[in-house]
Amino acid sequence: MAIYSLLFFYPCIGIPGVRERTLIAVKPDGVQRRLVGQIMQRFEQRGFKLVGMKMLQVSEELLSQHYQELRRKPFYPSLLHYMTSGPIVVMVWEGHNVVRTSRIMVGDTNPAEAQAGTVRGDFSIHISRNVVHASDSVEGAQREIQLWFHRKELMDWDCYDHNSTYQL
Ligand code: IDP
Ligand code: MG
Repeated sequence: MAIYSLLFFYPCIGIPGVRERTLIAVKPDGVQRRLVGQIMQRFEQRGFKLVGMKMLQVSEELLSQHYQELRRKPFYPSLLHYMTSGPIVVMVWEGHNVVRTSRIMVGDTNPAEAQAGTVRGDFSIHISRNVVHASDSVEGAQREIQLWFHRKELMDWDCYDHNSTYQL
């Protein structure tokens, strides 16, 4: 009984996956091409909740931590140049299965392989300019969110329409 009343007042507490969070970033090419609004709209209309957002010019230091597993790749220098070439809009989105669902929404790393209807499949044609970043695992998302955001920059808030997006 106590758990049910807790869920009534705090509907997201204790529901596996509902509080899952992921890091989504509109890369410099997406910002330059004024795609930020369209990309955000896809996450909003899908039913996810925005809990953090900022615009910044990323440092090489932050980027090398973000892409730590790619540092030895031959394309890393050009990736570094691309990602530091202009402002990025970085966001944290929350919701059921958001990591996996957002990877599907973003599409294949190589836009030439990305399905139509995905962000990369609709807005890009080449792997060197693929518009958007999305964390690839729950653990990766937690690491990236801590890297890009201070705790106080993330908002805990309740969507009034949560009953329309989740059956608890
Ligand atoms: P992801 O962004 O789909 O998770 P990752 O393999 O993690 O893909 O690569 C990170 C980013 O590095 C890609 O989004 C893309 O910008 C860049 N990248 C990956 N592979 C290549 C490549 O072969 N050439 C140029 N850039 C690449
Ligand atoms: Mg990746």
